[in-house]
Order: sequence, then structure tokens, then C-alpha cells
Amino acid sequence: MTITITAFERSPDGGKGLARDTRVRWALEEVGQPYEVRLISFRAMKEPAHLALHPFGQIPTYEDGNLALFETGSILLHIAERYAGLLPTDVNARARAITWMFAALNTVEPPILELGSARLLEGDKPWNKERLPLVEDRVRDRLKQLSARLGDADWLDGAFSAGDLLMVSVLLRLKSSGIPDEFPNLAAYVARGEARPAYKRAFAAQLAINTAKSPTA
Ligand SMILES: N[C@@H](CCC(=O)N[C@@H](CS)C(=O)NCC(=O)O)C(=O)O
Repeated sequence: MTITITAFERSPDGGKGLARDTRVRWALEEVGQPYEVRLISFRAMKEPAHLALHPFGQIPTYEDGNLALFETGSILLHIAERYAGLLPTDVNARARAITWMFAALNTVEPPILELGSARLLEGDKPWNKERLPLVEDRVRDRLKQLSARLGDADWLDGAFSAGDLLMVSVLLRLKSSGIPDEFPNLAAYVARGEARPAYKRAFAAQLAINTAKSPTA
């Protein structure tokens, strides 16, 4: 059975790798599994055929035979459990790596998403000037804690794991803000993630879709 994921027909970021299919592509590249991509328009995402796969009308989804999944965290956990390469075999080390997956999505990503909304969706509100520094500081607080934990290690807990894959993916959303540069060990951590051949292949594949000329262009 071929694994099929969904991705934006045209990603709002123009292919900078921020759409969450990049995380799934990266995981599949790390474990060496081929996959196909079904591109989907914003309109089709909200139609019944896609809603049957993803109740919230979003990407990515993951299909393999009669298994259909949504939510990046769940998709990554499935890939990491099904194929070797993203989770340690030692039971305790595995549980810790999974903990970092949850930490990335539940603890570090929320303030980063809030900052994205404050900058992109609320920029014209009269209260934005006062709110923005508060939101930025909430992000800094989290990064300070993460930076302290990472220290001078390469990865969060021993070898690279699905926890690092998600943490780096989450931190990449902050790149344009410059905030990660305030924490040199985190900036280096993100750069290590981006330097992985599997990440490069995933990034290039999604970029190619977003920079391809439409047949009528
Ligand atoms: N928690 C979900 C979030 C999925 C999500 O926000 N997907 C975005 C693309 S990165 C999307 O489909 N946005 C369009 C929309 O929500 O209408 C996950 O991790 O998979």
C-alpha cells in the first residue's frame, strides 16, 4: 500500500515549509518510506469528501490502506511507531521522546501560534501595539526554558527523535521574528534539524509544488 498525504495546492507561505505537511514529509523521509501527495484547494478542504478524512477541514491527512489519520502529532507518532528511526527502542527513552513530541505541540507551539495571529491577523487593531510585546515575551519565556534544558546538547534527549523533529518544526515558525537568534543554542539546534538530508528532501518537495508554474501561467 502506498502512503498518501494531503497538502495545500497553494500554500499560504509560498512554500517556506511552514505548512504542516512538511513535518509529515520529513518524518517519512527520515524512516525511508515513499509516499504520494494529494494536493487540495482551500475550497475542497471544506467539502464532504475531505471532511470525512479530516473533521476540521485541514491538512495534513495520512492514508495507508484502510487507515486514515489526521493531526500531525498523531500521524508522526504512528510513523515513528510503525517504522524504525524516529523513536529509541529502550522503553523509557521512547517515553521521553514521545514526551518531547507533546511538549513541542502542547507547550511550545501555542504561544508561537499566538504570536503568528498577533502579527498577521491583529496588526490593524488599536490594541495590537500593546499586546504584541506581551505575546513576544510569552514566546521568549518558553524559549528560555527550552534553551536551558537543551544546553550544549545536539538533541533534546540523546539521539535525534520524533520529539526533535516536531520541536524544530515548531521553532521554524519563529524564524522570521528573529527571536530564536536571541538563544544561540536554539538557533544552532534548528539549523542542525534543517541540515538533515531528510529535512532537505521534504522541504524541497513541498517547495517544488509551490513554485511550479500552473499549466495556464
Ligand atoms: N492541529 C492540526 C493543525 C492543522 C492545521 O492547522 N493545518 C493548517 C495548515 S498547516 C490548515 O489546514 N489550515 C487551513 C484551515 O484551517 O482552514 C495538526 O497539527 O495537524
